[in-house]
Amino acid sequence: MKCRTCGAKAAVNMRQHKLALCKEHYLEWIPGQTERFIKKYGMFTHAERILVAVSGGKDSLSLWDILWRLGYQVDGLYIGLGIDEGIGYSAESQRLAERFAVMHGLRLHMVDLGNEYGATISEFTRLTQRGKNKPCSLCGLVKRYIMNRITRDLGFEVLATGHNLDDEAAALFGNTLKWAGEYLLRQRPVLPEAPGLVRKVKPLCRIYEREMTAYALLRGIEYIYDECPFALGSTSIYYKGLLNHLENDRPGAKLTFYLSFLEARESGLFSEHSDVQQSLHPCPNCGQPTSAPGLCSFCRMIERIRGTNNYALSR
Ligand code: Q46
Ligand code: ZN
Ligand code: ZN
Repeated sequence: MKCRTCGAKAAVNMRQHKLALCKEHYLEWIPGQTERFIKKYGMFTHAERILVAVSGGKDSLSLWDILWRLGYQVDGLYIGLGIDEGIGYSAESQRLAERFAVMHGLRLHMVDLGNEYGATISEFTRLTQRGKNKPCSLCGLVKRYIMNRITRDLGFEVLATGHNLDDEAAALFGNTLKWAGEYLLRQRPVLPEAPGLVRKVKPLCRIYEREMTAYALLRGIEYIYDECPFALGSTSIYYKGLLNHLENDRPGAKLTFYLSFLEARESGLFSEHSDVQQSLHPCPNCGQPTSAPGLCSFCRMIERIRGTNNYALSR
């Protein structure tokens, strides 16, 4: 297989795009594609300051690398969730995020859940769920809350996350199985700012996971190979497996599924839901927007921790 651009030996073959490229041209192609999607969906401009949420994984570190190479003003945000299961997942992912920042001379902002809010994800799971359930819905809530809050507090215009096409297609598949209207409405490459909510963008949403892995490896980015220990057996991994079967038989199926959804949205398929965000009001405790009556879900969770975790209270 030969590189379409220069005829040298190809390093990556993308059946879905009928395109093979050598290392050099692949490392140019991915940032070029990302820039194209940033412009196409009006994500941000070079005049704006961007905060990238980094987990230490291949997608978020590669996104940070790509935006930096494209000349955007971009800092990183690492949230220390305190997941000590497995290989000491959080400690290792933090080490890799810090290493990337130092090597590139970039600024990484850190939030440590244990220090700032009195309990880590692991502690909270042990205290309240006795290890029975996965903490992912709680963890997702915590991450969304902190990302929005820090982006606003530090004065960034936009928050970028490393969701790739496989993440988006799996989420879309799950939401479609349930016809979850509100979630479908919110699933888009750009979620515009709203009162109390920052703009959120997913510049890698049209790039396959396999393409991101190839980018990180060819670029020599050191990232955490292990998934979070709680990700094992999750529905999203199951859906990704199903979609990979489909993709294997019909290259391009994942991309078509996602792009057809975006087109259907554009043509007004979900327009009757368009007033969802108007039901938000500020949380009386922290001021962040919430649709819950009374305190927001994050503040309610913190109250729960304080009620159950005497150790945390004494800190
Ligand atoms: S970090 Fe958190 Fe994920 Fe781990 S606990 Fe679940 S949600 S799996 S992306
Ligand atoms: Zn080439
Ligand atoms: Zn609150």
